[in-house]
Amino acid sequence: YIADGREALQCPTLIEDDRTGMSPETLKRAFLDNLFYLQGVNRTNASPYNYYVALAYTVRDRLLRRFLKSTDTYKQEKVKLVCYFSAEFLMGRYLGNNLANLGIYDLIKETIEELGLDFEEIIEQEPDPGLGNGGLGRLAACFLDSLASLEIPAIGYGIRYEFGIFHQIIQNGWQVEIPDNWLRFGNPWELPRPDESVEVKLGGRTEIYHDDKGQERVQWLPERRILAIPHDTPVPGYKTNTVNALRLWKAEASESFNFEAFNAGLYDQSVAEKMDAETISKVLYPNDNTPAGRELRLAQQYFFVAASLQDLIRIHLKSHKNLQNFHETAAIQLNDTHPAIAIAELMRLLVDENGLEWSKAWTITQKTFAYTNHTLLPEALERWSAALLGKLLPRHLEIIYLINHFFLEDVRTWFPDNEELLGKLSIVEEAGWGNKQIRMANLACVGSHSINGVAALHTELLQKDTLKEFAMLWPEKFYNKTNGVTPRRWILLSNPQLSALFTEKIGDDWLKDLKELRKLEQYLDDPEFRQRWYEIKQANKADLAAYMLKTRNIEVDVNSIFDVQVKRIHEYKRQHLAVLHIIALYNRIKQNPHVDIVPRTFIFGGKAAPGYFMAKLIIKLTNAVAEIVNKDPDVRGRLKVVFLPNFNVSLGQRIYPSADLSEQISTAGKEASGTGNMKFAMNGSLTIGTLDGANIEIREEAGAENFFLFGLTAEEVYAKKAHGYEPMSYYKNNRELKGVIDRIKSGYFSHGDTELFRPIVDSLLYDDQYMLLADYQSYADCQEQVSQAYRDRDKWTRMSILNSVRMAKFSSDRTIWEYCQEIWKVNPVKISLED
Ligand code: CGF
Repeated sequence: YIADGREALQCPTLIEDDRTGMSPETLKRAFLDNLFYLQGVNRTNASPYNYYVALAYTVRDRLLRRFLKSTDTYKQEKVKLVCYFSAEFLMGRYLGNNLANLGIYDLIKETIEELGLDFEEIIEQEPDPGLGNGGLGRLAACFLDSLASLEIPAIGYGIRYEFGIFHQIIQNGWQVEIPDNWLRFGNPWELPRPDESVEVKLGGRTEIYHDDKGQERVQWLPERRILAIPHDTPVPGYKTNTVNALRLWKAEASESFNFEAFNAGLYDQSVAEKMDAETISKVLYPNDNTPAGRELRLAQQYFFVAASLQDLIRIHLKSHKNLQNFHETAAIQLNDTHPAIAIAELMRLLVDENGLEWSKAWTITQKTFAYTNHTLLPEALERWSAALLGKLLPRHLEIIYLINHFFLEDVRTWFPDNEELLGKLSIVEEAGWGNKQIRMANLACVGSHSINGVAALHTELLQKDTLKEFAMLWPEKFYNKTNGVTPRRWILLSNPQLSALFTEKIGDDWLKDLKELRKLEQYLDDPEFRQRWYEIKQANKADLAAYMLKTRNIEVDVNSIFDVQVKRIHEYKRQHLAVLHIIALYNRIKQNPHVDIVPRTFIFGGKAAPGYFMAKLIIKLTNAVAEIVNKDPDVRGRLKVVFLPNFNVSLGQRIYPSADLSEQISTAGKEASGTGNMKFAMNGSLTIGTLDGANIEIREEAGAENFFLFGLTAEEVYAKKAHGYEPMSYYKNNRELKGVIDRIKSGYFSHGDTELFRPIVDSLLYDDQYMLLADYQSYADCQEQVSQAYRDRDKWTRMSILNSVRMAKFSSDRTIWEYCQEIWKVNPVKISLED
């Protein structure tokens, strides 16, 4: 005991099992053991990072029994497994979340503090694993949390990127990307399982041969073989015994180096293959809603689905004699089209490798897959050139052609002589000059039994427009599954003070059933409750203010409206509409420095795809405006503009609880759902928004009187476009708007450079695809209503309370339950920890 310092802690000698016990003594002892035996440091020389690792292992140990019990139970009971196939999982930090879900957060915090250590500092040591771009990847993470919390047997399959989404810094107002080497110091949460590695083939050609029964068959003669090594991260449910797996694949060469080349002295060549193979899981493509049609990206997509399907087949064959009922043991959800090549791969595995007849294999495949669409933006719908796909996956291209052939044959019998319809439905698009494109959304629709959008309007527009022909063909395949977010991370962890207030008033059932929060409406007229609500918001704002001072050296007024827009930077999301409004307020002050303005702090955050010029210029403009506005003495601190760099899950946890106003201002019909909008509202922010994505449903739930609505509807946007939209007329006829644009044009925000922001100005005046100018006045008027409402603190607090307590619909538990009942047809399975 002397060596590891337990004696100093006076731990009793007879205590529970170090690996599972939850008493403070056991936890302390395990923590110190993990410091000493796993890392070779002690209290005198341990760094905060060492403490984090020690705590992470202490927590992981407490998950493992539940993890293995869950896996064993699934195997024994031959359950149907929900398999979430996603190229992105934006999990956020694990430590706090796992502590909360195990129900030992406060206990551990106290225990750590008793040791004289700073718990917050330890939590901050964990790198935020950025294996996703934005909403789509974060949705996958919320879904895993809900699946485990609802005790649904499930597994998440994806890629263990060595470099996640880049780290964003701001230099001279511009975004600069820094590689995110998140695995540099290892990852205590994951369990590598090299014994369950599988091989993934790439390239080469196909060949016809005859099997022993003389039947003609096709085999794939690949050019390369790559190893896929699974790394499992346990995903615990909230206060359940269920712990599911997130299984991420790492790519490695089958041989560590080429011995022949090595012996011949060709050292570079001897490791070239290894480096080539590892490239596949090296880096996440930093594109969200923007295309990334590169060969490596397709290789990544195929790599993880091929490995995952082999894994599922292995699991299935452990308890079934053949694959005839594969769809009864696996419900695979395709998170967008990124994993859609899985449809062709499953066909290949069933037909080529397991000898099933095509039509039988096709029935199994369709019953296995379900597809979620996440975007209406035409440029974001994935297509692969047939040439590229055929080079990398020659057999899959043949299979896709066959699927298409049989599908179009059916369509021809249902709708004879309708070539136009055929052209729209076809998986293969003739792009001219013999250039064929494979439309992955069409493949996903044809190969799945369910197709869903992620908010009511989005699903409606999918059916009316983007996937119209499929909706006409198979209306019964279409579902709406409005997105949701997990209240564990987005309320409990992010906003501990608000959570404590909820629990004090109504108990903690709300964490399992968010509808419980409705009970808090009874306190609406209680001035003491409202006062506490207000104080919690102010305290959260003060925390964020301190963070902004520390990281950006900008001092802000906590009594100003915290007006926040954090999300990916994209023209359709219209961060620049908010910037136009800031300039308008600034101009008003410049015209009359005594104008009565409700003070505001405008907070922005978000990453731009590195190749997306306009998005990067919008960041530059925001920072340029901040530079002028923040230091102009006429403004007298009434307006502050802050761009917070490197928006990620952890920063989100800090920001959402501190916002007064949530900006959800995309052009109607463009944002599929949005999920940040839900996180803000749950934490008591009021929304200023368009009738887009899930905003519509948030407004329905919160009540129209508690929502600041502005702008054109999706229908009006289409109609305006159809009648020839002329942004210039808005500029000419609106003095204030003209003043704003002229100020940018004049070089006022660019040290006299009239060229710098010209691309933004020109795009607004001559094209304005996203209709900022058409919506400008309505937005500015609505912002005026916001300011007036904020003057009445009591009224604002009431609206804030109602927004928060009426958000039950947007718990991902609700979303997942609907998927379970309607699409996957699965039910909860209880996990017992008894032996
Ligand atoms: O998926 C998005 C997000 N940007 O990742 N899409 N993609 N691709 C949509 O744009 C969001 O509206 C949506 O909330 C999210 C998750 O479905």
